[in-house]
Amino acid sequence: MKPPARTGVAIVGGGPAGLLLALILHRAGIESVVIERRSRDYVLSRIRAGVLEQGTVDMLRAAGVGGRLGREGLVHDGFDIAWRGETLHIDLRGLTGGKTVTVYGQTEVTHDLYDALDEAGVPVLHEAEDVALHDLTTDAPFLSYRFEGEARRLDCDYVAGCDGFHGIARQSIPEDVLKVFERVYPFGWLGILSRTPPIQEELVYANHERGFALCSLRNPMLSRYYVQCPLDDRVEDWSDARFWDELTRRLPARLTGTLVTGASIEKSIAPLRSFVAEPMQYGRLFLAGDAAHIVPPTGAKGLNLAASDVHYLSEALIAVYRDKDDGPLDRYSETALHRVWKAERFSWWMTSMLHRFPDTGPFGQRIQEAEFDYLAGSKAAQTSLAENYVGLPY
Ligand code: RFL
Ligand code: PHB
Repeated sequence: MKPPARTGVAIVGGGPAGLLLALILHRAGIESVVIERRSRDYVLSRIRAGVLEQGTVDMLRAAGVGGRLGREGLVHDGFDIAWRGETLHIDLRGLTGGKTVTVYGQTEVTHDLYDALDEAGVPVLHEAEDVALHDLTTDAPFLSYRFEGEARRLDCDYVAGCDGFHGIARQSIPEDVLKVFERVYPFGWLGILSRTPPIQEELVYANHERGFALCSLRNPMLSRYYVQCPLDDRVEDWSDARFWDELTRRLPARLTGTLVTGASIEKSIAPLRSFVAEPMQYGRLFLAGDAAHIVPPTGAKGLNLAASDVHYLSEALIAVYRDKDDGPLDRYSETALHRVWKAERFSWWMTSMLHRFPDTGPFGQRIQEAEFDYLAGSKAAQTSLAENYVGLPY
C-alpha cells in the first residue's frame, strides 16, 4: 500500500487506543492513518488485559466490532477476594444495579479491530520507523517517518498520540509544559498463560503473607495467573513447577483442589507503576491511553481507560469536523483527566490493599487488615469497590 501524504487525524500507535480511534472516526466519515512501529504479529503476540468494563464493550459494539465479543466474551457478575484462607464474594451485578464486566482478551479486541479496519480500508502502516512529530503548535502539523525503506511525510489536521508509555508522542511535548505524577511500586507481577481450565469461573484476587496472587482466564480452556514477585526476579528464575507451587501456597484450600496445572505457553514479568502526564494536549497533539497514563493492573483499568480517552477524543473530533465546534476538543484534556485520576485512585487503592509491601511495618499491616475487615462487613465499602471495578460513567 502506498502511504497517503495527507489525512485528517494522524494516529501514532496501533494498540487498542489508536485502532479504536481510527475505527470510530471512520464510522463518522473522518479520515485517519495509523502509524505503528511494530509488525502486526508482534502486536498480537502481547498478552495483556483481560477484563472489559461495560462502557468499553458498548463502545466496541457501537464501532461495529461486537460480534465475536458477544459470542465469545464471558460476562462476569462478580469476583472473589481471598484473604486469611477465606474468600469474600464481590457481587458486582447486585451491588451496582445490574452492571457486569466481560472477560475478553486484549489480543482478541486488537484482532477484531484490525479486521474491521482492513474491511473499511483504513490505512494501518506497520513497521514504520523513526516517527517524529512536527509543527504541533501550528494549524499544519505533520509526521515524518520511514516506511519500507523510504522517508515519508504525513500532513494532517490533528495528531493523536496513542503510542503507549514508551512512545514518542508524550516526549514531543516540551518538558516545561508537561507535569508528571508517578509512583513506582517495589514489586512486579509474574504472569503465565496455560491451556488449562480456570480454577473457577470468576476471578480471584488473593492477599497472602507470601504476596499477592490473581487467578484469571481468557476462555474455558485458557487460564491466566499472576503472582507478586520481587522486581529483580527474572523469568528464567521461575520454572513452571515453581510458579504452580507458589500460586498454590497463596490460595485458600477451598480453591487449590480445583487448580489444574500444565505447561505455560507464555510467561513474563511486568513492573507496577502509577503515572499521569498533564495536560493530555499540546497544540494539535492529543494523547490517549498509556501514552498519557499508566495504572498498576490490579484494578483492570488500563485498557478501559484507553477506551474512555478514545470516547472523549473521538466525540470532540467529530464535533470539530461535523459541527465546526472546537469546544469539546479544547476541553479534552480536562475532561479525560477527571476520569483518569479516579481510575488512578482506584488502581492505587486495590494495589495497596492486595499486595505485601516490603516496608509496610506492623502499623501498615494492621491498617491493611482493618481495610479487609471493613470491606467484608460493609455493603457501602463493597458498593464503592464494585462501582469502580465495573467502571465509572463517561
Ligand atoms: P499500547 O497497547 O501500549 O499500544 C501502543 C502502540 O504504540 C506503538 N508504538 C509506536 N508506534 C509508532 N511509533 C512509535 N515511536 C511507537 N512507540 C510505540 C506500540 O508498538 C504499540 O502497538 O497502548 P494503548 O493502545 O494505550 O493501550 C493500553 C493497554 O494496552 C494497557 O493499558 C493494558 O494492556 C493494561 N492492562 C490491563 N488493562 C485492563 O483494562 N484490564 C486488564 O485486565 C489489564 N491487565 C494490563 C494488564 C497490562 C499488563 N502489562 C503487561 C503492562 C495486565 C498486564 C500484565
Ligand atoms: C488478566 O486477565 O490479565 C487480568 C485480569 C484482572 C486484572 C489484571 C489482569 O486486574
